[in-house]
Amino acid sequence: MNIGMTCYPTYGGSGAVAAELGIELAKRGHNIHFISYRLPFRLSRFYRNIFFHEVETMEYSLFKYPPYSLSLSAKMAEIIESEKLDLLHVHYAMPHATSAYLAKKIIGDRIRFITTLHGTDITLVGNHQSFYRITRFSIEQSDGVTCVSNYLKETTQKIFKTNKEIEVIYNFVDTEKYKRTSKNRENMEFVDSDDKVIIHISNFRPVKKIENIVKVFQKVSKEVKGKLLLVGDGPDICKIRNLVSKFDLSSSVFFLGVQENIIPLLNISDVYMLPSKSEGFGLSALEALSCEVPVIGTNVGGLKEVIENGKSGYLFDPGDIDSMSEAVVKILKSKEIRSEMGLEARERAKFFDSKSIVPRYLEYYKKILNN
Ligand code: GMT
Repeated sequence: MNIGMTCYPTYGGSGAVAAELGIELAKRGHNIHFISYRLPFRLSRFYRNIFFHEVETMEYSLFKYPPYSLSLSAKMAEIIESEKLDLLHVHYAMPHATSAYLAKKIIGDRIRFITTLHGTDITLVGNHQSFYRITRFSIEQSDGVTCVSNYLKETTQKIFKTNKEIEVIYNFVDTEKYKRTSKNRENMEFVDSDDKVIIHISNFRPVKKIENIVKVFQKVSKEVKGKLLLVGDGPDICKIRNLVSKFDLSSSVFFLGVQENIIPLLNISDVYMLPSKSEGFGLSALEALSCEVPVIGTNVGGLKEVIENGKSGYLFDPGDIDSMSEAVVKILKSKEIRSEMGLEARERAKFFDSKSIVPRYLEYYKKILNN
């Protein structure tokens, strides 16, 4: 198949899913055409049948804001025709589903498009009153809609009061790539051999509640010698840096910025923390599980479908700093608990292996094309 794929190319779960899906589909012989304003992260090396079509926005003195969604529609329409696309698959509802709808109309309805919902496109952006109707419209006009957890399906149907059929296809991980290979810390000079390592990876949005990781670490570091690795960048970074300074933790908290390859970092980690207020799924937690890293998270949204509380990790109410700290200390202090939970984590990750999940997308594509 020739498949068009649109996502946000920036550091975020939906872009990661789109890129990994593109890689998996390309491996299976399909031609994947990414259409976005920048090459999505995780695609920086060359893949034979993955193509990138850049959306350029037009600057004009009348425009206060260059109309990206329209440029995207125009590019989608162009690529559907020039590359003879069989299908367009867009990730994150706004504005991608709306742009796809318009592209479809431009070329006289001769394409079908599938929208995958990821989380904040429903719970934050789509739910905002300024976007509510257009998000609902674009979801309903999609030829197919998938979402990444049962929680997100129910939430979408509830928020948008829609009976639109939504297929749940969980996010996936390549467990052959995401695995614990070497525990060698030699090239990570900032981590001592007797340090325990807590890690968090995200786009530093308020919904991630990273301040609570720092609060937990402050308590934990009174009992266990360790380091906190904060990977990624985003709007909350200044606030978090200030909190780390205020707590006098600068010598044990490292801001690693955006990292293309997180596997070596997960490989030296003992606990992954994701204390979010809401999560459509929690892809970064799944990638941690696959590298045998237990997760301390919150009992919200799709995370409850990923982590088995008490086995591959522990889930607590958002903001329950004391319980989270106790659980982290418990894992870090006991080699047995740490390794037992690591093995449980790996087992859990196998349930979401790309080998079983990616074919579900292909089946769904066929279903929508044959409708
Ligand atoms: O978490 C973010 O802010 C990024 C966001 C995105 O769309 O890029 O992530 C969402 O999609 C991921 C991939 O499906 C999910 O694993 C995340 O749970 C979801 N984030 C939220 O719902 C907060």
